[in-house]
Amino acid sequence: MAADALIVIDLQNDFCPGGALAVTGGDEIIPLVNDLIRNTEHVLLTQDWHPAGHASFASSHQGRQPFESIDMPYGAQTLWPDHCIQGSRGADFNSGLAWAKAELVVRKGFRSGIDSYSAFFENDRLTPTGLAGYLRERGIGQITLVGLATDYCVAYSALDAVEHGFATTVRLDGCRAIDLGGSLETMIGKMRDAGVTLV
Ligand code: VGL
Ligand code: ZN
Repeated sequence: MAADALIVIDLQNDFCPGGALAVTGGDEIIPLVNDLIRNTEHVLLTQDWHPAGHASFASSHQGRQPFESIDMPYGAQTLWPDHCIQGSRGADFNSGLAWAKAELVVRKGFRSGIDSYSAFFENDRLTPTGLAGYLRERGIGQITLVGLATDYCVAYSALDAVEHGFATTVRLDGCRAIDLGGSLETMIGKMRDAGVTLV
């Protein structure tokens, strides 16, 4: 029988209220996430982990503002406020998160020229993070995703997970969204169409 894993996406200070790219209510999910951590055999975490001057930061592009979109060699890229800089307090996991049980932390977005929403592939959709191989080698067949943000890192991770053949559930009550220009509705539709179980 394939094992279950819980993947907690980017539950970091910068995505919680008071952080550089705060997601509304981002900290409200912590009690539920901690319950799921307690009740799941294999727990993995992702950590958004950008070098200073990262290409996804508006501040790296003259005259650009956060939440504008630009064309990158790999396609459209939304620009963000500086966030989750390697080793900063903003990049730390929220102090309320019971992260100690985690077997693996997948860091992403650490190459300065490319962003990575998905836990499986960077935004060029070609560069793998190694997570799929890890899960397969560990005999994990079903994954549940929670964390931040529903319409970016959670959704892109869920879409890649089903594509890799993992039975994938997103606990929407364990996620909160950025919701930029209807992105939440768009990504919920994409997840549903792809066969992600939304609960
Ligand atoms: C995220 C925007 C930029 C996320 C990360 O975790 O959803 N969103 N970096
Ligand atoms: Zn980021």
